[in-house]
Amino acid sequence: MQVVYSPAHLGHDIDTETVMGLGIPANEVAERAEKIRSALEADGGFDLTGPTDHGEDPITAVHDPGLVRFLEEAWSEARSQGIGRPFLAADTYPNRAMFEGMSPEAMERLVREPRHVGGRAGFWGLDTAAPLVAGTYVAARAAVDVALTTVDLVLGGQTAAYGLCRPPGHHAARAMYGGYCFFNNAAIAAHAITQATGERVAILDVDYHHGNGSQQIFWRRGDVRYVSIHADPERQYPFFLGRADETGEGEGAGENLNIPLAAGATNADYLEATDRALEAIAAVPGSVVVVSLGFDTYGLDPIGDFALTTDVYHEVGRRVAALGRRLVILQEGGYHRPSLGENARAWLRGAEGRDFDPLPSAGFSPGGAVAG
Ligand code: SP5
Ligand code: ZN
Repeated sequence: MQVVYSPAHLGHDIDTETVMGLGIPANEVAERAEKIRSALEADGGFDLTGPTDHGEDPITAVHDPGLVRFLEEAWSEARSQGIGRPFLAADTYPNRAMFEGMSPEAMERLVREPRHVGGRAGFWGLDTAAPLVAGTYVAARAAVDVALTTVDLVLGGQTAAYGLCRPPGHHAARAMYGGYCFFNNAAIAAHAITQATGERVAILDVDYHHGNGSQQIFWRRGDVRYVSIHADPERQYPFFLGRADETGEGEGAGENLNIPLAAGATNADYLEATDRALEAIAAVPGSVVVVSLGFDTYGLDPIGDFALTTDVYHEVGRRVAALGRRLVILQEGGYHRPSLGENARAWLRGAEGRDFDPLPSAGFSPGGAVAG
Protein backbone atom coordinates (compact mmCIF):
# COMPACT_ATOMS: atom_id res chain seq x y z
CA MET A 1 0.00 0.00 0.00
CA GLN A 2 1.10 3.54 -0.74
CA VAL A 3 1.69 5.71 2.34
CA VAL A 4 1.83 9.50 2.17
CA TYR A 5 4.06 11.13 4.78
CA SER A 6 5.63 14.57 5.27
CA PRO A 7 8.37 15.48 7.79
CA ALA A 8 6.74 18.94 8.09
CA HIS A 9 4.77 17.58 11.05
CA LEU A 10 8.01 17.72 13.09
CA GLY A 11 7.65 21.52 13.21
CA HIS A 12 4.45 21.08 15.24
CA ASP A 13 6.76 20.32 18.12
CA ILE A 14 4.61 20.00 21.22
CA ASP A 15 5.68 18.98 24.71
CA THR A 16 2.91 20.39 26.95
CA GLU A 17 -0.87 20.52 26.70
CA THR A 18 -3.28 22.14 29.14
CA VAL A 19 -5.97 19.89 30.59
CA MET A 20 -8.48 21.42 33.00
CA GLY A 21 -6.12 24.30 33.67
CA LEU A 22 -3.05 22.22 34.32
CA GLY A 23 -0.03 21.77 32.07
CA ILE A 24 0.66 18.07 31.44
CA PRO A 25 3.06 16.24 29.10
CA ALA A 26 1.48 16.47 25.65
CA ASN A 27 -0.23 13.42 24.17
CA GLU A 28 -0.26 14.53 20.54
CA VAL A 29 3.52 14.56 19.93
CA ALA A 30 5.77 14.19 16.88
CA GLU A 31 6.98 10.77 18.03
CA ARG A 32 3.52 9.35 17.22
CA ALA A 33 3.87 9.81 13.48
CA GLU A 34 7.53 8.72 13.55
CA LYS A 35 6.59 5.47 15.31
CA ILE A 36 4.03 4.70 12.64
CA ARG A 37 6.38 5.65 9.82
CA SER A 38 9.20 3.45 11.08
CA ALA A 39 6.90 0.45 11.63
CA LEU A 40 5.53 0.72 8.09
CA GLU A 41 9.08 1.03 6.73
CA ALA A 42 10.18 -2.03 8.73
CA ASP A 43 7.21 -4.00 7.38
CA GLY A 44 8.57 -3.74 3.86
CA GLY A 45 5.12 -3.91 2.25
CA PHE A 46 4.45 -0.17 2.19
CA ASP A 47 5.73 2.49 -0.24
CA LEU A 48 6.30 5.89 1.33
CA THR A 49 5.84 8.97 -0.79
CA GLY A 50 5.70 12.72 -0.10
CA PRO A 51 2.66 14.95 -0.54
CA THR A 52 2.15 17.41 -3.38
CA ASP A 53 1.07 21.01 -2.74
CA HIS A 54 -2.69 21.42 -3.25
CA GLY A 55 -2.90 25.09 -2.27
CA GLU A 56 -5.46 26.80 -0.09
CA ASP A 57 -8.63 26.39 -2.19
CA PRO A 58 -9.52 22.85 -1.03
CA ILE A 59 -9.16 24.10 2.57
CA THR A 60 -11.41 27.15 2.19
CA ALA A 61 -13.93 24.92 0.38
CA VAL A 62 -14.55 23.44 3.84
CA HIS A 63 -13.17 25.97 6.38
CA ASP A 64 -13.80 29.65 7.12
CA PRO A 65 -10.97 31.71 5.54
CA GLY A 66 -10.79 33.58 8.86
CA LEU A 67 -9.70 30.37 10.59
CA VAL A 68 -6.99 29.86 7.99
CA ARG A 69 -5.72 33.44 8.48
CA PHE A 70 -5.79 33.10 12.28
CA LEU A 71 -3.77 29.87 12.20
CA GLU A 72 -1.31 31.40 9.74
CA GLU A 73 -0.75 34.54 11.81
CA ALA A 74 -1.26 33.32 15.37
CA TRP A 75 2.34 32.53 16.26
CA SER A 76 3.89 35.71 14.87
CA GLU A 77 1.03 37.72 16.44
CA ALA A 78 1.68 36.10 19.82
CA ARG A 79 5.31 37.13 19.55
CA SER A 80 4.61 40.67 18.32
CA GLN A 81 2.03 41.11 21.13
CA GLY A 82 4.78 40.24 23.59
CA ILE A 83 3.42 36.85 24.60
CA GLY A 84 6.57 34.87 25.37
CA ARG A 85 4.92 31.57 26.16
CA PRO A 86 6.26 28.30 24.70
CA PHE A 87 2.83 27.73 23.09
CA LEU A 88 -0.37 29.63 22.45
CA ALA A 89 -3.65 28.68 24.14
CA ALA A 90 -6.78 30.81 24.53
CA ASP A 91 -7.37 33.28 27.35
CA THR A 92 -11.17 33.59 27.03
CA TYR A 93 -13.85 31.74 25.06
CA PRO A 94 -17.12 33.34 23.91
CA ASN A 95 -19.32 31.07 26.03
CA ARG A 96 -22.85 31.17 24.59
CA ALA A 97 -24.35 32.38 27.89
CA MET A 98 -22.25 35.56 27.67
CA PHE A 99 -24.66 36.78 24.98
CA GLU A 100 -27.91 35.49 26.43
CA GLY A 101 -30.88 37.73 25.65
CA MET A 102 -29.14 39.58 22.81
CA SER A 103 -30.85 39.71 19.43
CA PRO A 104 -29.29 38.00 16.40
CA GLU A 105 -28.50 41.50 15.06
CA ALA A 106 -26.71 42.49 18.25
CA MET A 107 -24.83 39.15 18.19
CA GLU A 108 -23.78 39.74 14.59
CA ARG A 109 -22.29 43.09 15.62
CA LEU A 110 -20.74 42.10 18.94
CA VAL A 111 -19.45 38.55 18.60
CA ARG A 112 -16.37 39.09 16.52
CA GLU A 113 -12.68 38.34 16.52
CA PRO A 114 -10.77 40.70 18.84
CA ARG A 115 -7.19 41.87 18.30
CA HIS A 116 -5.54 40.20 21.30
CA VAL A 117 -4.22 36.80 20.26
CA GLY A 118 -5.48 35.16 23.49
CA GLY A 119 -8.96 36.40 22.54
CA ARG A 120 -8.49 35.39 18.89
CA ALA A 121 -7.54 31.88 20.05
CA GLY A 122 -10.75 31.82 22.12
CA PHE A 123 -12.82 33.04 19.16
CA TRP A 124 -11.55 30.26 16.85
CA GLY A 125 -10.70 27.54 19.38
CA LEU A 126 -12.73 24.87 21.19
CA ASP A 127 -10.44 23.98 24.09
CA THR A 128 -7.06 24.65 25.69
CA ALA A 129 -5.58 21.27 24.75
CA ALA A 130 -4.58 22.17 21.17
CA PRO A 131 -1.34 24.11 21.73
CA LEU A 132 -0.18 26.21 18.80
CA VAL A 133 3.57 26.68 18.19
CA ALA A 134 5.84 28.22 15.54
CA GLY A 135 5.59 25.27 13.13
CA THR A 136 1.90 24.45 13.63
CA TYR A 137 0.50 26.19 10.56
CA VAL A 138 3.02 24.69 8.14
CA ALA A 139 2.48 21.24 9.70
CA ALA A 140 -1.31 21.56 9.51
CA ARG A 141 -1.10 22.65 5.85
CA ALA A 142 1.17 19.66 5.13
CA ALA A 143 -1.29 17.29 6.82
CA VAL A 144 -3.98 18.55 4.42
CA ASP A 145 -1.63 17.97 1.48
CA VAL A 146 -0.96 14.47 2.80
CA ALA A 147 -4.73 13.81 2.86
CA LEU A 148 -5.30 15.25 -0.62
CA THR A 149 -2.36 13.34 -2.09
CA THR A 150 -3.87 10.17 -0.60
CA VAL A 151 -7.11 11.09 -2.39
CA ASP A 152 -5.16 11.55 -5.65
CA LEU A 153 -3.65 8.07 -5.31
CA VAL A 154 -7.06 6.47 -4.78
CA LEU A 155 -8.82 8.45 -7.51
CA GLY A 156 -5.82 7.55 -9.69
CA GLY A 157 -6.63 3.86 -9.36
CA GLN A 158 -5.26 2.57 -6.05
CA THR A 159 -7.73 0.41 -4.13
CA ALA A 160 -6.56 1.91 -0.84
CA ALA A 161 -3.95 4.39 0.34
CA TYR A 162 -2.93 5.69 3.75
CA GLY A 163 -2.19 9.31 4.69
CA LEU A 164 -0.08 9.62 7.82
CA CYS A 165 -1.67 12.92 8.80
CA ARG A 166 -0.28 14.85 11.77
CA PRO A 167 -1.72 16.98 13.27
CA PRO A 168 -5.02 15.06 13.13
CA GLY A 169 -8.21 16.74 11.94
CA HIS A 170 -11.62 15.37 12.91
CA HIS A 171 -12.34 17.82 15.78
CA ALA A 172 -11.81 20.86 13.52
CA ALA A 173 -15.14 22.36 12.37
CA ARG A 174 -15.77 24.83 9.55
CA ALA A 175 -14.77 27.79 11.73
CA MET A 176 -13.06 26.14 14.72
CA TYR A 177 -9.89 24.31 15.69
CA GLY A 178 -9.42 22.13 18.81
CA GLY A 179 -8.79 18.66 20.18
CA TYR A 180 -5.23 18.59 18.72
CA CYS A 181 -6.76 19.37 15.29
CA PHE A 182 -6.35 22.49 13.13
CA PHE A 183 -7.68 21.65 9.66
CA ASN A 184 -10.10 18.77 9.14
CA ASN A 185 -8.02 16.56 6.85
CA ALA A 186 -10.75 13.93 6.40
CA ALA A 187 -13.51 16.48 5.71
CA ILE A 188 -11.32 18.31 3.18
CA ALA A 189 -10.58 14.94 1.52
CA ALA A 190 -14.25 13.88 1.50
CA HIS A 191 -15.37 17.19 0.00
CA ALA A 192 -12.64 16.99 -2.67
CA ILE A 193 -13.81 13.48 -3.59
CA THR A 194 -17.42 14.65 -4.02
CA GLN A 195 -16.19 17.42 -6.33
CA ALA A 196 -13.92 15.14 -8.37
CA THR A 197 -16.33 12.22 -8.75
CA GLY A 198 -19.85 13.61 -8.38
CA GLU A 199 -20.50 10.59 -6.18
CA ARG A 200 -21.66 10.33 -2.62
CA VAL A 201 -18.88 9.75 -0.08
CA ALA A 202 -18.95 8.11 3.34
CA ILE A 203 -16.65 8.93 6.24
CA LEU A 204 -16.06 6.08 8.69
CA ASP A 205 -14.59 7.56 11.87
CA VAL A 206 -13.03 4.94 14.16
CA ASP A 207 -11.03 7.29 16.36
CA TYR A 208 -11.92 6.86 20.06
CA HIS A 209 -13.35 10.39 20.14
CA HIS A 210 -16.40 11.67 18.30
CA GLY A 211 -15.37 13.66 15.21
CA ASN A 212 -17.49 16.69 16.04
CA GLY A 213 -15.82 18.74 13.30
CA SER A 214 -16.65 16.25 10.55
CA GLN A 215 -20.21 15.95 11.83
CA GLN A 216 -20.62 19.75 11.87
CA ILE A 217 -19.19 20.26 8.38
CA PHE A 218 -21.52 17.73 6.75
CA TRP A 219 -24.55 18.13 9.08
CA ARG A 220 -26.81 19.51 6.34
CA ARG A 221 -25.24 17.75 3.37
CA GLY A 222 -26.83 14.81 1.59
CA ASP A 223 -23.69 13.89 -0.35
CA VAL A 224 -21.46 12.94 2.60
CA ARG A 225 -22.59 10.36 5.15
CA TYR A 226 -20.72 10.53 8.47
CA VAL A 227 -20.59 7.35 10.57
CA SER A 228 -18.66 7.32 13.85
CA ILE A 229 -17.94 4.82 16.62
CA HIS A 230 -16.66 6.55 19.75
CA ALA A 231 -16.68 6.95 23.51
CA ASP A 232 -20.01 8.25 24.78
CA PRO A 233 -19.65 12.06 25.07
CA GLU A 234 -21.49 11.83 28.38
CA ARG A 235 -18.09 10.91 29.87
CA GLN A 236 -15.56 11.94 27.26
CA TYR A 237 -14.28 14.76 25.06
CA PRO A 238 -15.80 16.50 23.05
CA PHE A 239 -18.67 16.24 25.59
CA PHE A 240 -21.18 18.43 23.71
CA LEU A 241 -21.62 16.38 20.52
CA GLY A 242 -21.56 12.70 19.59
CA ARG A 243 -24.84 11.37 20.95
CA ALA A 244 -26.88 8.77 19.10
CA ASP A 245 -29.80 11.15 18.49
CA GLU A 246 -27.70 13.49 16.30
CA THR A 247 -28.73 12.39 12.82
CA GLY A 248 -28.35 15.47 10.57
CA GLU A 249 -30.82 18.05 9.26
CA GLY A 250 -32.17 19.27 5.94
CA GLU A 251 -30.53 17.49 3.00
CA GLY A 252 -28.36 15.77 5.61
CA ALA A 253 -31.26 14.33 7.61
CA GLY A 254 -30.45 10.70 8.33
CA GLU A 255 -26.89 11.03 6.97
CA ASN A 256 -25.19 11.22 10.38
CA LEU A 257 -24.82 8.07 12.47
CA ASN A 258 -23.22 8.18 15.91
CA ILE A 259 -22.47 4.93 17.74
CA PRO A 260 -21.39 5.83 21.29
CA LEU A 261 -19.83 3.03 23.36
CA ALA A 262 -19.50 2.53 27.11
CA ALA A 263 -16.21 2.47 29.01
CA GLY A 264 -14.43 -0.86 28.80
CA ALA A 265 -15.71 -1.66 25.27
CA THR A 266 -14.21 -5.00 24.20
CA ASN A 267 -13.11 -6.35 20.84
CA ALA A 268 -16.50 -8.07 20.52
CA ASP A 269 -18.40 -4.85 21.33
CA TYR A 270 -16.26 -3.03 18.84
CA LEU A 271 -16.73 -5.51 16.01
CA GLU A 272 -20.50 -5.43 16.55
CA ALA A 273 -20.42 -1.62 16.29
CA THR A 274 -18.18 -1.89 13.22
CA ASP A 275 -20.70 -4.12 11.46
CA ARG A 276 -23.50 -1.63 12.21
CA ALA A 277 -21.37 1.21 10.87
CA LEU A 278 -20.45 -0.71 7.72
CA GLU A 279 -24.10 -1.56 7.08
CA ALA A 280 -24.93 2.15 7.16
CA ILE A 281 -22.17 2.80 4.63
CA ALA A 282 -23.11 -0.09 2.35
CA ALA A 283 -26.69 1.24 2.28
CA VAL A 284 -25.74 4.32 0.23
CA PRO A 285 -24.10 4.44 -3.21
CA GLY A 286 -20.55 5.64 -3.80
CA SER A 287 -17.21 4.03 -4.54
CA VAL A 288 -14.92 5.76 -2.02
CA VAL A 289 -14.85 5.69 1.78
CA VAL A 290 -12.71 8.06 3.85
CA VAL A 291 -11.54 6.38 7.07
CA SER A 292 -10.67 8.57 10.06
CA LEU A 293 -8.36 6.08 11.74
CA GLY A 294 -7.52 6.41 15.43
CA PHE A 295 -5.77 4.04 17.81
CA ASP A 296 -6.86 5.75 21.02
CA THR A 297 -9.38 2.87 21.22
CA TYR A 298 -6.44 0.66 22.27
CA GLY A 299 -6.58 -0.86 25.75
CA LEU A 300 -3.41 0.86 26.90
CA ASP A 301 -4.15 4.30 25.46
CA PRO A 302 -3.46 6.98 28.10
CA ILE A 303 -6.60 9.04 27.32
CA GLY A 304 -9.02 6.29 26.24
CA ASP A 305 -11.01 3.68 28.19
CA PHE A 306 -11.74 0.95 25.62
CA ALA A 307 -10.14 -2.48 25.88
CA LEU A 308 -9.17 -3.22 22.27
CA THR A 309 -6.14 -5.32 21.31
CA THR A 310 -3.99 -5.25 18.19
CA ASP A 311 -5.77 -8.23 16.60
CA VAL A 312 -9.03 -6.36 16.39
CA TYR A 313 -7.43 -3.65 14.24
CA HIS A 314 -6.44 -6.29 11.70
CA GLU A 315 -10.01 -7.60 11.71
CA VAL A 316 -11.59 -4.12 11.45
CA GLY A 317 -9.28 -3.29 8.52
CA ARG A 318 -10.33 -6.55 6.88
CA ARG A 319 -14.07 -5.88 7.37
CA VAL A 320 -13.81 -2.29 6.11
CA ALA A 321 -12.03 -3.48 2.96
CA ALA A 322 -14.71 -6.16 2.50
CA LEU A 323 -17.14 -3.32 1.69
CA GLY A 324 -15.50 -3.48 -1.72
CA ARG A 325 -15.02 0.29 -1.86
CA ARG A 326 -11.81 2.22 -2.40
CA LEU A 327 -10.33 3.51 0.85
CA VAL A 328 -8.72 6.85 1.67
CA ILE A 329 -7.34 6.04 5.12
CA LEU A 330 -6.24 9.07 7.18
CA GLN A 331 -4.57 9.06 10.57
CA GLU A 332 -6.33 10.77 13.47
CA GLY A 333 -5.49 10.04 17.15
CA GLY A 334 -3.83 7.28 19.18
CA TYR A 335 -1.48 8.11 22.05
CA HIS A 336 0.05 4.90 23.38
CA ARG A 337 3.28 5.36 21.48
CA PRO A 338 4.83 1.87 21.92
CA SER A 339 1.88 0.18 20.15
CA LEU A 340 1.07 2.73 17.43
CA GLY A 341 3.31 1.23 14.78
CA GLU A 342 2.06 -2.32 15.25
CA ASN A 343 -1.58 -1.23 15.44
CA ALA A 344 -1.23 0.73 12.20
CA ARG A 345 0.52 -2.20 10.50
CA ALA A 346 -2.21 -4.56 11.67
CA TRP A 347 -5.06 -2.34 10.43
CA LEU A 348 -3.50 -1.56 7.07
CA ARG A 349 -2.45 -5.16 6.41
CA GLY A 350 -6.00 -6.23 7.25
CA ALA A 351 -7.31 -3.69 4.74
CA GLU A 352 -5.03 -5.22 2.10
CA GLY A 353 -6.11 -8.77 2.93
CA ARG A 354 -2.63 -9.62 4.21
CA ASP A 355 -2.14 -11.53 7.45
CA PHE A 356 -0.51 -9.91 10.47
CA ASP A 357 2.38 -11.12 12.60
CA PRO A 358 3.98 -8.86 15.19
CA LEU A 359 7.43 -7.64 14.19
CA PRO A 360 10.02 -8.84 16.71
CA SER A 361 11.96 -5.62 16.09
CA ALA A 362 8.94 -3.58 17.20
CA GLY A 363 10.04 -4.25 20.77
CA PHE A 364 6.41 -4.45 21.71
CA SER A 365 4.26 -7.54 21.95
CA PRO A 366 0.61 -6.62 21.89
CA GLY A 367 -0.89 -10.03 22.60
CA GLY A 368 -4.59 -10.73 23.08
CA ALA A 369 -6.96 -12.79 21.01
CA VAL A 370 -9.68 -11.47 18.77
CA ALA A 371 -13.19 -11.99 20.04
CA GLY A 372 -16.52 -11.97 18.25
C1 SP5 B 1 -7.63 13.64 17.57
C2 SP5 B 1 -7.85 13.29 19.00
O1 SP5 B 1 -7.78 12.12 19.38
N1 SP5 B 1 -8.09 14.31 19.85
C3 SP5 B 1 -8.35 14.07 21.22
C4 SP5 B 1 -8.49 15.33 21.98
C5 SP5 B 1 -8.68 15.04 23.44
N2 SP5 B 1 -8.54 16.21 24.22
C6 SP5 B 1 -8.80 16.07 25.62
C7 SP5 B 1 -7.66 15.42 26.31
C8 SP5 B 1 -8.06 15.09 27.71
C9 SP5 B 1 -6.97 14.31 28.35
N3 SP5 B 1 -7.37 13.82 29.63
C10 SP5 B 1 -6.28 13.22 30.32
C11 SP5 B 1 -6.79 12.31 31.39
C12 SP5 B 1 -5.67 11.40 31.79
N4 SP5 B 1 -6.18 10.36 32.64
ZN1 ZN C 1 -9.17 10.66 19.45
